[in-house]
Amino acid sequence: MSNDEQSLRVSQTLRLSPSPLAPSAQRVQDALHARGLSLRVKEFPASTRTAQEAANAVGCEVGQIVKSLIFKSAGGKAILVVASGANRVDEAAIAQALGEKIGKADADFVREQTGFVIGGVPPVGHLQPLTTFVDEDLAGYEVIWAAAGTPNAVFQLTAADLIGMTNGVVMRVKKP
Ligand code: 5CA
Repeated sequence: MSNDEQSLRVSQTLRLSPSPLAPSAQRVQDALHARGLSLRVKEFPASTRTAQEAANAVGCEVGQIVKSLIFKSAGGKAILVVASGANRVDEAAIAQALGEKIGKADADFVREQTGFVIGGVPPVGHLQPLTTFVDEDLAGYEVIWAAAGTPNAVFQLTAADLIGMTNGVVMRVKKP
């Protein structure tokens, strides 16, 4: 093969294979594939750490961003609430649905329980399955976006995808 042919082949290969995802984002991508979902994790040069930053990066409404919030139950279990970025979560409503008091989780608890850092906690791919509550308002959007393991990675999905992959209880989670 000539040098020209060789460099053509290299450039074609580079063009065909997208750059690899960060390991934590790849874990989320693998979890999606393992569930038979053809959803694609996307990394952004800009931060997607907060719901507003994610909305800016994606170019959608903040309400379309899925916040993945971890709470700690009185019994020490991690509880996942996936909520619209437009809503504040009513902890009392979650506690009532759970039948147990809940409190905020600290950063270490979030990492230990999910395997991900705050700002990148995804709705799936955790170290173990988590009891999950899903914000009913997310069903009001045709598409939504959730964190995918890092503060730069998200994926697009539907509320039906989210409910299916988390096996979550759909309820009103927003503060009145
Ligand atoms: N990637 C974005 C959008 S997909 C994201 O993860 N947003 S989030 O809202 O789900 O994650 C940030 C949340 O983590 C905050 O709403 C807050 O509830 C929680 N959080 C932020 N800082 C801390 C902290 N120091 N300790 C505990 N929880 C925190």
